[in-house]
Amino acid sequence: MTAFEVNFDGLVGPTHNYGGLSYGNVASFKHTQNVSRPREAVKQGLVKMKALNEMGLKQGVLPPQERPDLQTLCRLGFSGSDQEVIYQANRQAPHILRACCSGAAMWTANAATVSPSADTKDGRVHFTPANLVNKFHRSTEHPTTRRALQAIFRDPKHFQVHEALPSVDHFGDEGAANHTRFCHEYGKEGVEFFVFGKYAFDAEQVAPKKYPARHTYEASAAVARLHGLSSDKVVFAQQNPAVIDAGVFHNDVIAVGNGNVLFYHEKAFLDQQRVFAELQEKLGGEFHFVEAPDSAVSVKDAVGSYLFNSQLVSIPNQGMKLIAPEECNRNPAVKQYLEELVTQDHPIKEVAFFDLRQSMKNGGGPACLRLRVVLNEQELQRVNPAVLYTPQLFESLNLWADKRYREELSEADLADPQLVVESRTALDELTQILELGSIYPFQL
Ligand code: SUG
Repeated sequence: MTAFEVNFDGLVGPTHNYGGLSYGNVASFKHTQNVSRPREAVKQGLVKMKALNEMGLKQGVLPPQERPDLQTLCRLGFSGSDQEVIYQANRQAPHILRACCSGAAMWTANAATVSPSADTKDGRVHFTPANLVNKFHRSTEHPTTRRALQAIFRDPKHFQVHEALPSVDHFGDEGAANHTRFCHEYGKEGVEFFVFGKYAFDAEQVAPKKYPARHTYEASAAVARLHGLSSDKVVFAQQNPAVIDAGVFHNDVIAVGNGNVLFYHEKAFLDQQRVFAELQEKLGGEFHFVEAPDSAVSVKDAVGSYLFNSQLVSIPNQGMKLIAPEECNRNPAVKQYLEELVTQDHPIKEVAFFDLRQSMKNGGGPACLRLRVVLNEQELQRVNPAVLYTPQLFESLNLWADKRYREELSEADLADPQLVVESRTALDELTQILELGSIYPFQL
Protein backbone atom coordinates (compact mmCIF):
# COMPACT_ATOMS: atom_id res chain seq x y z
CA MET A 1 0.00 0.00 0.00
CA THR A 2 1.24 3.51 -0.80
CA ALA A 3 2.40 5.48 2.20
CA PHE A 4 3.23 9.14 2.73
CA GLU A 5 5.29 11.21 5.05
CA VAL A 6 2.89 13.70 6.63
CA ASN A 7 4.49 16.65 8.38
CA PHE A 8 2.50 17.84 11.39
CA ASP A 9 3.67 21.35 12.14
CA GLY A 10 3.18 22.93 15.53
CA LEU A 11 1.14 26.11 15.55
CA VAL A 12 2.93 28.82 17.49
CA GLY A 13 0.85 29.67 20.56
CA PRO A 14 -0.45 33.10 21.62
CA THR A 15 2.17 33.49 24.39
CA HIS A 16 5.26 32.88 22.24
CA ASN A 17 8.08 34.72 24.02
CA TYR A 18 11.81 34.75 24.62
CA GLY A 19 12.24 33.47 28.15
CA GLY A 20 15.91 32.45 27.95
CA LEU A 21 14.81 29.13 29.36
CA SER A 22 16.96 26.61 27.55
CA TYR A 23 20.49 26.34 28.92
CA GLY A 24 22.60 24.70 26.21
CA ASN A 25 20.52 26.24 23.41
CA VAL A 26 22.57 29.25 22.39
CA ALA A 27 19.82 31.05 20.45
CA SER A 28 17.41 30.87 23.40
CA PHE A 29 20.02 32.40 25.69
CA LYS A 30 21.10 35.03 23.20
CA HIS A 31 17.60 36.42 22.72
CA THR A 32 16.49 36.38 26.36
CA GLN A 33 13.79 38.97 27.01
CA ASN A 34 13.61 40.24 23.44
CA VAL A 35 10.12 41.42 22.63
CA SER A 36 8.40 38.63 20.68
CA ARG A 37 5.86 38.87 17.86
CA PRO A 38 3.36 36.02 18.35
CA ARG A 39 1.13 36.86 15.38
CA GLU A 40 4.07 37.09 13.01
CA ALA A 41 5.47 33.86 14.46
CA VAL A 42 2.32 31.81 13.85
CA LYS A 43 2.03 33.23 10.34
CA GLN A 44 5.64 32.39 9.46
CA GLY A 45 4.83 28.79 10.34
CA LEU A 46 1.64 28.82 8.29
CA VAL A 47 3.53 30.13 5.25
CA LYS A 48 5.93 27.19 5.50
CA MET A 49 3.02 24.72 5.70
CA LYS A 50 1.39 26.31 2.66
CA ALA A 51 4.60 26.14 0.65
CA LEU A 52 5.22 22.49 1.49
CA ASN A 53 1.67 21.61 0.64
CA GLU A 54 2.08 23.38 -2.71
CA MET A 55 5.21 21.28 -3.34
CA GLY A 56 2.90 18.25 -3.31
CA LEU A 57 3.55 17.18 0.29
CA LYS A 58 0.98 16.22 2.88
CA GLN A 59 0.76 18.52 5.81
CA GLY A 60 -1.06 18.58 9.14
CA VAL A 61 -1.28 20.89 12.14
CA LEU A 62 -0.69 20.25 15.84
CA PRO A 63 -2.20 22.64 18.39
CA PRO A 64 -0.20 24.70 20.91
CA GLN A 65 -0.52 24.26 24.68
CA GLU A 66 -2.53 26.13 27.26
CA ARG A 67 -0.29 28.94 28.45
CA PRO A 68 -0.01 30.59 30.92
CA ASP A 69 -0.03 27.19 32.56
CA LEU A 70 -2.25 27.90 35.57
CA GLN A 71 -2.48 24.23 36.44
CA THR A 72 1.28 23.98 37.00
CA LEU A 73 1.37 27.28 38.91
CA CYS A 74 -1.30 25.89 41.25
CA ARG A 75 0.67 22.66 41.66
CA LEU A 76 3.54 24.85 42.79
CA GLY A 77 1.48 26.44 45.53
CA PHE A 78 0.09 29.61 43.99
CA SER A 79 -3.60 29.86 44.73
CA GLY A 80 -6.71 31.97 44.44
CA SER A 81 -8.37 33.32 41.33
CA ASP A 82 -6.51 33.14 38.01
CA GLN A 83 -5.65 36.78 38.46
CA GLU A 84 -4.25 36.19 41.95
CA VAL A 85 -2.21 33.19 40.81
CA ILE A 86 -0.56 35.25 38.07
CA TYR A 87 -0.03 38.20 40.40
CA GLN A 88 1.59 36.10 43.14
CA ALA A 89 3.74 34.12 40.73
CA ASN A 90 5.00 37.31 39.13
CA ARG A 91 5.82 38.82 42.53
CA GLN A 92 7.43 35.78 44.13
CA ALA A 93 8.89 33.82 41.23
CA PRO A 94 8.85 35.67 37.89
CA HIS A 95 11.18 33.06 36.37
CA ILE A 96 8.58 30.36 37.11
CA LEU A 97 5.83 32.48 35.60
CA ARG A 98 8.00 32.96 32.50
CA ALA A 99 8.52 29.21 32.18
CA CYS A 100 4.78 28.64 32.57
CA CYS A 101 4.11 31.01 29.68
CA SER A 102 6.50 29.38 27.20
CA GLY A 103 5.26 28.63 23.73
CA ALA A 104 7.90 25.89 23.30
CA ALA A 105 5.37 23.23 22.28
CA MET A 106 5.51 24.76 18.78
CA TRP A 107 8.63 22.60 18.20
CA THR A 108 6.72 19.43 17.53
CA ALA A 109 9.86 17.50 16.59
CA ASN A 110 10.01 17.21 20.38
CA ALA A 111 6.36 16.29 20.83
CA ALA A 112 6.79 12.54 20.42
CA THR A 113 8.66 9.71 18.71
CA VAL A 114 6.65 8.05 15.96
CA SER A 115 7.07 4.60 14.42
CA PRO A 116 5.14 3.82 11.25
CA SER A 117 3.05 0.66 11.06
CA ALA A 118 5.46 -0.99 8.59
CA ASP A 119 8.09 -1.12 11.37
CA THR A 120 6.04 -2.22 14.36
CA LYS A 121 5.22 -5.69 15.59
CA ASP A 122 1.45 -5.14 15.85
CA GLY A 123 1.18 -3.24 12.54
CA ARG A 124 -0.08 -0.05 14.18
CA VAL A 125 1.45 3.43 14.19
CA HIS A 126 3.00 4.04 17.61
CA PHE A 127 3.52 7.39 19.31
CA THR A 128 5.37 8.07 22.56
CA PRO A 129 5.01 11.67 23.76
CA ALA A 130 8.40 12.95 24.94
CA ASN A 131 8.74 13.70 28.65
CA LEU A 132 11.17 16.59 27.99
CA VAL A 133 12.33 16.38 31.61
CA ASN A 134 15.54 18.30 31.10
CA LYS A 135 13.75 21.64 30.89
CA PHE A 136 11.05 22.56 33.38
CA HIS A 137 9.16 24.69 30.87
CA ARG A 138 8.93 21.72 28.48
CA SER A 139 8.40 18.96 31.05
CA THR A 140 4.78 20.04 31.44
CA GLU A 141 3.92 19.53 27.76
CA HIS A 142 3.42 15.78 27.51
CA PRO A 143 -0.05 15.30 29.08
CA THR A 144 -1.64 17.80 26.66
CA THR A 145 0.49 16.48 23.80
CA ARG A 146 -0.89 13.04 24.47
CA ARG A 147 -4.48 14.27 24.51
CA ALA A 148 -3.88 16.18 21.27
CA LEU A 149 -2.39 13.10 19.57
CA GLN A 150 -5.30 10.99 20.81
CA ALA A 151 -7.75 13.54 19.41
CA ILE A 152 -6.05 13.30 16.00
CA PHE A 153 -5.08 9.63 15.83
CA ARG A 154 -8.23 8.27 17.39
CA ASP A 155 -8.69 4.82 15.97
CA PRO A 156 -7.10 2.21 18.30
CA LYS A 157 -7.15 -0.28 15.45
CA HIS A 158 -4.48 1.77 13.67
CA PHE A 159 -2.88 3.99 16.29
CA GLN A 160 -1.41 3.61 19.75
CA VAL A 161 -0.49 6.72 21.74
CA HIS A 162 1.61 5.62 24.71
CA GLU A 163 2.18 7.50 27.92
CA ALA A 164 5.42 9.45 28.19
CA LEU A 165 8.36 7.62 29.81
CA PRO A 166 8.89 8.15 33.56
CA SER A 167 9.67 11.82 34.10
CA VAL A 168 13.18 11.56 35.48
CA ASP A 169 16.58 12.36 33.98
CA HIS A 170 17.41 8.64 33.57
CA PHE A 171 14.72 8.47 30.88
CA GLY A 172 15.17 11.96 29.47
CA ASP A 173 13.38 11.82 26.12
CA GLU A 174 13.34 14.63 23.54
CA GLY A 175 11.28 12.79 20.95
CA ALA A 176 11.72 12.77 17.20
CA ALA A 177 14.43 15.47 17.29
CA ASN A 178 16.70 12.53 18.09
CA HIS A 179 15.05 9.93 15.87
CA THR A 180 15.24 9.37 12.12
CA ARG A 181 13.66 6.67 10.02
CA PHE A 182 15.45 5.42 6.92
CA CYS A 183 13.71 3.42 4.21
CA HIS A 184 13.62 2.72 0.50
CA GLU A 185 9.87 3.31 0.35
CA TYR A 186 7.80 4.94 3.08
CA GLY A 187 5.37 2.02 3.13
CA LYS A 188 8.02 -0.70 3.49
CA GLU A 189 9.84 -1.69 6.68
CA GLY A 190 12.60 0.80 7.47
CA VAL A 191 15.44 1.25 9.92
CA GLU A 192 14.87 3.46 12.94
CA PHE A 193 17.87 5.45 14.09
CA PHE A 194 17.89 6.62 17.71
CA VAL A 195 20.48 9.18 18.78
CA PHE A 196 21.09 9.94 22.44
CA GLY A 197 23.38 12.21 24.43
CA LYS A 198 24.46 10.02 27.34
CA TYR A 199 24.05 6.73 29.18
CA ALA A 200 22.08 7.26 32.39
CA PHE A 201 23.16 4.15 34.27
CA ASP A 202 26.84 4.06 33.35
CA ALA A 203 28.95 6.93 34.65
CA GLU A 204 32.05 5.47 32.96
CA GLN A 205 30.77 6.43 29.51
CA VAL A 206 31.67 9.76 27.92
CA ALA A 207 29.19 12.62 28.26
CA PRO A 208 29.25 16.38 27.62
CA LYS A 209 30.96 18.52 30.27
CA LYS A 210 29.39 21.92 29.84
CA TYR A 211 25.84 21.60 28.57
CA PRO A 212 23.32 18.92 29.47
CA ALA A 213 22.79 15.79 27.42
CA ARG A 214 19.01 15.88 27.42
CA HIS A 215 18.31 12.45 25.96
CA THR A 216 19.49 9.10 27.32
CA TYR A 217 20.23 5.74 25.73
CA GLU A 218 17.81 4.21 28.21
CA ALA A 219 14.97 6.41 26.90
CA SER A 220 15.71 5.47 23.28
CA ALA A 221 15.83 1.77 24.12
CA ALA A 222 12.53 2.00 26.02
CA VAL A 223 10.77 3.70 23.10
CA ALA A 224 12.09 1.08 20.66
CA ARG A 225 10.68 -1.63 22.97
CA LEU A 226 7.33 0.12 23.45
CA HIS A 227 6.89 0.49 19.71
CA GLY A 228 7.64 -3.19 19.08
CA LEU A 229 10.57 -2.56 16.76
CA SER A 230 12.70 -5.46 15.64
CA SER A 231 16.29 -5.26 16.91
CA ASP A 232 17.68 -5.98 13.46
CA LYS A 233 15.96 -2.82 12.23
CA VAL A 234 17.09 -0.41 14.97
CA VAL A 235 20.40 1.44 15.29
CA PHE A 236 21.47 3.43 18.36
CA ALA A 237 24.17 6.09 18.22
CA GLN A 238 25.65 8.50 20.71
CA GLN A 239 26.02 12.16 19.86
CA ASN A 240 29.54 13.50 19.98
CA PRO A 241 29.66 15.14 23.46
CA ALA A 242 31.89 17.89 22.09
CA VAL A 243 29.14 19.12 19.78
CA ILE A 244 26.59 19.14 22.60
CA ASP A 245 29.03 21.40 24.44
CA ALA A 246 29.14 23.58 21.31
CA GLY A 247 25.35 24.11 21.40
CA VAL A 248 24.01 21.04 19.57
CA PHE A 249 21.29 20.23 22.08
CA HIS A 250 19.42 17.84 19.76
CA ASN A 251 20.66 15.60 16.96
CA ASP A 252 18.46 17.50 14.51
CA VAL A 253 20.80 20.48 14.93
CA ILE A 254 23.66 18.47 13.36
CA ALA A 255 22.04 15.82 11.09
CA VAL A 256 18.90 15.19 9.07
CA GLY A 257 17.76 12.09 7.20
CA ASN A 258 15.08 10.99 4.80
CA GLY A 259 14.58 7.89 2.67
CA ASN A 260 18.03 6.44 2.09
CA VAL A 261 19.91 9.69 2.77
CA LEU A 262 21.67 10.85 5.92
CA PHE A 263 22.96 14.41 5.66
CA TYR A 264 25.22 15.12 8.62
CA HIS A 265 28.15 17.08 9.93
CA GLU A 266 31.52 15.37 10.14
CA LYS A 267 31.55 15.73 13.93
CA ALA A 268 27.96 14.65 14.63
CA PHE A 269 28.37 11.16 16.11
CA LEU A 270 30.68 9.09 18.25
CA ASP A 271 32.09 6.00 16.60
CA GLN A 272 30.78 7.21 13.26
CA GLN A 273 32.13 4.43 11.04
CA ARG A 274 30.60 1.66 13.14
CA VAL A 275 27.26 3.48 13.20
CA PHE A 276 27.22 3.96 9.43
CA ALA A 277 28.23 0.35 8.76
CA GLU A 278 25.34 -0.82 10.94
CA LEU A 279 22.87 1.51 9.21
CA GLN A 280 24.06 0.32 5.81
CA GLU A 281 23.81 -3.32 6.77
CA LYS A 282 20.39 -3.06 8.41
CA LEU A 283 18.80 -1.02 5.63
CA GLY A 284 20.48 -2.91 2.77
CA GLY A 285 20.63 -1.56 -0.78
CA GLU A 286 21.80 1.92 -1.62
CA PHE A 287 22.46 4.34 1.28
CA HIS A 288 23.76 7.89 0.78
CA PHE A 289 25.90 9.26 3.60
CA VAL A 290 26.27 12.94 2.74
CA GLU A 291 28.92 14.42 4.98
CA ALA A 292 29.45 18.15 5.46
CA PRO A 293 33.13 18.51 6.33
CA ASP A 294 34.14 20.76 9.19
CA SER A 295 36.47 22.57 6.79
CA ALA A 296 33.44 23.73 4.77
CA VAL A 297 30.92 24.26 7.59
CA SER A 298 32.22 24.61 11.13
CA VAL A 299 30.10 23.42 14.06
CA LYS A 300 29.71 27.09 15.00
CA ASP A 301 28.30 27.89 11.55
CA ALA A 302 26.06 24.83 11.70
CA VAL A 303 24.63 25.98 15.05
CA GLY A 304 24.41 29.62 13.97
CA SER A 305 22.72 28.94 10.61
CA TYR A 306 20.79 25.79 11.58
CA LEU A 307 21.78 24.16 8.29
CA PHE A 308 21.03 20.65 9.60
CA ASN A 309 17.73 21.73 11.05
CA SER A 310 16.49 21.87 7.50
CA GLN A 311 13.72 19.49 6.53
CA LEU A 312 14.83 16.98 3.94
CA VAL A 313 11.76 16.08 1.92
CA SER A 314 11.04 13.90 -1.12
CA ILE A 315 9.18 15.93 -3.72
CA PRO A 316 6.81 13.66 -5.66
CA ASN A 317 8.43 12.54 -8.93
CA GLN A 318 11.53 14.63 -8.26
CA GLY A 319 14.57 14.43 -6.03
CA MET A 320 14.91 15.56 -2.44
CA LYS A 321 14.72 19.13 -1.33
CA LEU A 322 16.19 20.88 1.70
CA ILE A 323 13.78 23.25 3.42
CA ALA A 324 16.34 25.51 5.05
CA PRO A 325 16.10 28.55 7.30
CA GLU A 326 16.85 31.91 5.67
CA GLU A 327 19.85 32.20 8.03
CA CYS A 328 21.67 29.64 5.81
CA ASN A 329 21.34 32.00 2.89
CA ARG A 330 22.89 34.78 4.95
CA ASN A 331 25.90 32.80 6.17
CA PRO A 332 28.54 33.00 3.37
CA ALA A 333 30.24 29.66 4.19
CA VAL A 334 26.94 27.78 4.44
CA LYS A 335 25.55 29.43 1.33
CA GLN A 336 28.60 28.44 -0.68
CA TYR A 337 28.47 24.92 0.70
CA LEU A 338 24.81 24.57 -0.29
CA GLU A 339 25.53 25.77 -3.81
CA GLU A 340 28.04 22.94 -4.17
CA LEU A 341 25.95 20.38 -2.33
CA VAL A 342 23.14 20.33 -4.91
CA THR A 343 25.61 19.65 -7.74
CA GLN A 344 26.97 16.48 -6.09
CA ASP A 345 25.95 12.93 -6.87
CA HIS A 346 23.18 12.17 -4.33
CA PRO A 347 19.40 12.70 -4.16
CA ILE A 348 19.50 16.22 -2.60
CA LYS A 349 18.77 18.37 -5.64
CA GLU A 350 17.38 21.66 -4.40
CA VAL A 351 17.25 24.08 -1.49
CA ALA A 352 14.40 26.44 -0.52
CA PHE A 353 14.84 29.07 2.18
CA PHE A 354 12.17 30.17 4.66
CA ASP A 355 11.95 33.09 7.03
CA LEU A 356 11.22 31.55 10.42
CA ARG A 357 13.03 34.21 12.40
CA GLN A 358 10.57 34.28 15.32
CA SER A 359 11.09 30.58 15.97
CA MET A 360 14.78 30.59 15.09
CA LYS A 361 15.52 33.16 17.80
CA ASN A 362 14.52 30.48 20.32
CA GLY A 363 16.56 27.76 18.62
CA GLY A 364 13.78 26.27 16.49
CA GLY A 365 14.29 25.88 12.74
CA PRO A 366 12.15 24.26 10.01
CA ALA A 367 12.74 20.69 11.22
CA CYS A 368 11.97 21.57 14.85
CA LEU A 369 8.57 22.81 13.82
CA ARG A 370 7.36 19.52 12.40
CA LEU A 371 6.60 16.00 13.55
CA ARG A 372 6.89 13.43 10.78
CA VAL A 373 4.21 10.76 10.68
CA VAL A 374 4.41 8.14 7.95
CA LEU A 375 0.89 6.92 7.16
CA ASN A 376 -0.46 4.55 4.56
CA GLU A 377 -3.62 5.41 2.64
CA GLN A 378 -5.88 3.56 5.03
CA GLU A 379 -4.33 5.19 8.10
CA LEU A 380 -4.47 8.62 6.52
CA GLN A 381 -8.21 8.18 6.12
CA ARG A 382 -8.51 7.48 9.83
CA VAL A 383 -6.79 10.74 10.85
CA ASN A 384 -9.04 13.51 12.15
CA PRO A 385 -9.45 15.34 8.81
CA ALA A 386 -9.89 18.78 10.41
CA VAL A 387 -6.15 18.96 11.23
CA LEU A 388 -5.01 18.19 7.69
CA TYR A 389 -3.82 21.20 5.73
CA THR A 390 -6.09 22.70 3.10
CA PRO A 391 -6.09 26.21 1.63
CA GLN A 392 -9.33 26.79 3.60
CA LEU A 393 -7.63 25.81 6.85
CA PHE A 394 -4.78 28.20 5.99
CA GLU A 395 -7.36 30.98 5.58
CA SER A 396 -9.19 30.24 8.80
CA LEU A 397 -6.01 29.94 10.86
CA ASN A 398 -4.74 33.26 9.50
CA LEU A 399 -8.03 34.96 10.34
CA TRP A 400 -8.01 33.34 13.76
CA ALA A 401 -4.46 34.60 14.42
CA ASP A 402 -5.39 38.10 13.23
CA LYS A 403 -8.26 38.16 15.66
CA ARG A 404 -6.74 36.42 18.65
CA TYR A 405 -2.97 37.00 18.72
CA ARG A 406 -1.10 39.98 20.03
CA GLU A 407 1.32 41.63 17.73
CA GLU A 408 3.97 41.99 20.43
CA LEU A 409 4.69 40.46 23.81
CA SER A 410 7.26 41.66 26.32
CA GLU A 411 8.30 40.02 29.56
CA ALA A 412 6.10 42.43 31.53
CA ASP A 413 3.07 41.42 29.43
CA LEU A 414 3.29 37.87 30.77
CA ALA A 415 2.00 39.17 34.12
CA ASP A 416 -1.09 40.63 32.49
CA PRO A 417 -4.03 38.49 33.69
CA GLN A 418 -5.88 39.43 30.51
CA LEU A 419 -3.40 37.21 28.63
CA VAL A 420 -4.99 34.16 30.30
CA VAL A 421 -8.41 35.14 29.02
CA GLU A 422 -7.13 35.92 25.51
CA SER A 423 -5.12 32.73 25.27
CA ARG A 424 -8.00 30.52 26.44
CA THR A 425 -10.41 32.21 24.05
CA ALA A 426 -7.98 31.59 21.19
CA LEU A 427 -7.41 27.96 22.13
CA ASP A 428 -11.08 27.25 22.68
CA GLU A 429 -11.78 28.52 19.18
CA LEU A 430 -8.88 26.52 17.80
CA THR A 431 -10.16 23.26 19.25
CA GLN A 432 -13.37 23.96 17.34
CA ILE A 433 -11.58 24.76 14.08
CA LEU A 434 -9.48 21.60 14.40
CA GLU A 435 -12.36 19.53 15.83
CA LEU A 436 -10.26 18.29 18.72
CA GLY A 437 -12.86 18.22 21.46
CA SER A 438 -11.59 19.11 24.94
CA ILE A 439 -7.84 18.73 25.26
CA TYR A 440 -6.77 21.66 27.46
CA PRO A 441 -6.85 21.71 31.28
CA PHE A 442 -9.27 24.66 31.23
CA GLN A 443 -11.65 22.59 29.09
CA LEU A 444 -11.52 19.41 31.18
O1 SUG B 1 13.84 22.87 23.68
N1 SUG B 1 13.70 26.25 22.80
C1 SUG B 1 13.53 24.86 22.42
C2 SUG B 1 13.94 24.64 20.99
C3 SUG B 1 13.59 23.28 20.52
C4 SUG B 1 14.10 23.01 19.16
N2 SUG B 1 13.72 21.73 18.75
C5 SUG B 1 14.49 20.88 18.01
N3 SUG B 1 15.76 21.08 17.82
N4 SUG B 1 13.93 19.84 17.54
C6 SUG B 1 14.33 23.95 23.34
O2 SUG B 1 15.46 24.34 23.70
C7 SUG B 1 13.46 28.17 24.25
C8 SUG B 1 12.36 28.79 25.05
C9 SUG B 1 12.74 30.13 25.60
O3 SUG B 1 13.89 30.36 25.92
O4 SUG B 1 11.81 30.96 25.74
C10 SUG B 1 13.19 26.72 23.92
O5 SUG B 1 12.51 26.04 24.66
